[in-house]
Amino acid sequence: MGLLTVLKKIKAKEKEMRLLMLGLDNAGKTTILKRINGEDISSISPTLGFNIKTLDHNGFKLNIWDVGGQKSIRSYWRNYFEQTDGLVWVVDSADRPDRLEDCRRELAELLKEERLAGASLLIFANKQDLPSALTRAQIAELLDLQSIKTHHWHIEACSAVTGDNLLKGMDWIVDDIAARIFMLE
Ligand code: G3D
Ligand code: MG
Repeated sequence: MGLLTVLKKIKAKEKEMRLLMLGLDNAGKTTILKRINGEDISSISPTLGFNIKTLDHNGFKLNIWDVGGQKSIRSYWRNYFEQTDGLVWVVDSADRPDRLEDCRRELAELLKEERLAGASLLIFANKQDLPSALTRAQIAELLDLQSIKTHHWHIEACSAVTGDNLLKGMDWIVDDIAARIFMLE
């Protein structure tokens, strides 16, 4: 039995998954994480380093890493890639066109990363409560999601403020990861 198989079996037994939340600064990553963890979202400061939260979801133990997305610190993202089962890419659906273009480019770069090759990809088109928010279809088009052939991906329109569709998105990524890594015997 290979080392990787052994490691996967240990993980499967513990039903543990490691998720990495990334996206541009101000997309709503920290707010989403607090919201799904049932915490107060009334005061959230920009994330300079990272937050890590462990929570239970459908019997799985999720270790979720929320890493700051400011341009000056994006080069540190790579320090968090190892052992990532799922990537949650958060988008501010009401962001400016030039920022959405940055967002598309940063995501495309990430998906070239060898250490993220096996990760399931959930895109949260966040801030749907804002009147100026683009729709799920518009975000999918701007990010050119159809061209992604290297990863299992799924896009969910959501709002961290209302909580809409956050659990639906988390269900998708947890199911996708479970099917991929835990079902092997
Ligand atoms: P980040 O962790 O991706 O950098 P934050 O983003 O979670 O810090 O959120 C950045 C700002 O966006 C915060 O506002 C937060 O309240 C707001 N925000 C996050 N999600 C939503 C959402 O779904 N809808 C709306 N309307 N706002 C959201 P402030 O004003 O504190 O900077
Ligand atoms: Mg943050």
